[in-house]
Amino acid sequence: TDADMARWRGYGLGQFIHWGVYAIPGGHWDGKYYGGAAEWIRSWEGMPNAEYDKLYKQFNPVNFSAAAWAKQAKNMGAKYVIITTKHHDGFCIWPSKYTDYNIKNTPYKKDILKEIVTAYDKEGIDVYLYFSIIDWNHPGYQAGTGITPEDRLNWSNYKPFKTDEEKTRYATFKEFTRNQLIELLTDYPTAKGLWFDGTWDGAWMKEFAWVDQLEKELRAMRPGLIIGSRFRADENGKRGFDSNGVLMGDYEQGWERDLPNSIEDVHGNDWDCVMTVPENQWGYHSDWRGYVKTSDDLIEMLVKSVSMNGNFVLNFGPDGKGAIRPEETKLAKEIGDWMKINN
Ligand code: FUL
Repeated sequence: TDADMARWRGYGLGQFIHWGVYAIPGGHWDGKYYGGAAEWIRSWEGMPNAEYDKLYKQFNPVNFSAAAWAKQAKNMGAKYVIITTKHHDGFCIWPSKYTDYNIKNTPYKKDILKEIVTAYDKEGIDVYLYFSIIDWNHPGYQAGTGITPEDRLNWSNYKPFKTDEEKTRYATFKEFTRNQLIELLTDYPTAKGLWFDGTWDGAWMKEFAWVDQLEKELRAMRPGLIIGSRFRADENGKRGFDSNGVLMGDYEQGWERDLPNSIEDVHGNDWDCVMTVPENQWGYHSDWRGYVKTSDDLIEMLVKSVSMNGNFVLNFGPDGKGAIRPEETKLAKEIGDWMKINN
């Protein structure tokens, strides 16, 4: 609704959190450094599925404090948080009824998502749920004949479905996705919106009528729900906009690690920019290489975003034990000091 979007427009600064079992290897496997994004390590050839499958059995974030995270976000001046409920690996930080690959079956056991939602609600910070359509764990994702669990790790392996068997397999995945989204909106009723990812998967892009219907269903369930444009594609497979160039979703999700050059580029749309501190790491990587942004860099991006009617969302990647790394804590503090004077 207009009131919800008016609230969204007033956020300015947000916090993104990428946290899952990939934080345990932290960009390293078998003694080797992995230079790609740490949250993608499952699709790295060097790490077999059988090994990745063991990680959640070790997930026990003894240093995790949702209250401390929320306090830090508040002091930084963040008005909303986007939290990865499920990234591409398929691991769920809430006790989903629809898969065993979830927090309940880790040594930690407790519902992390609930802890986070409660803590941020308490600080008055709006919660948005990141949800990946790509799911490397679900057998119905990548439903093509002959696709192995390893092939599932590569979204570009998609081939248009030819047989009914393939379509039926994919239908189980669609139903699973629908169930999980309904579950999230039901069990975390204060969450304000959904931030989608991984919709560039070939099969999903062809499901425009079904996705359209699902969007209607979610909106009917939760009036005022805010949905990012990445959820949908049009008939031609174009993500985020219909064939007339009209934005699908409440705001444009897609300025990823990038900013528009000028306000003309945003065509009057609402938009957000999500940004990493190092070059290409969202999840925890223990060895940042390359240029690491300073608080001056980030404040400049924040100011540019807000001046072009967008929100700026800074990413944090807590480690496998649940601590926010000192470099990120320092940046949050510096940005917060600036916000207190200039907000
Ligand atoms: C991308 C993902 O592949 C990254 O891992 C990250 O989650 C980023 C925000 O979106 O599409």
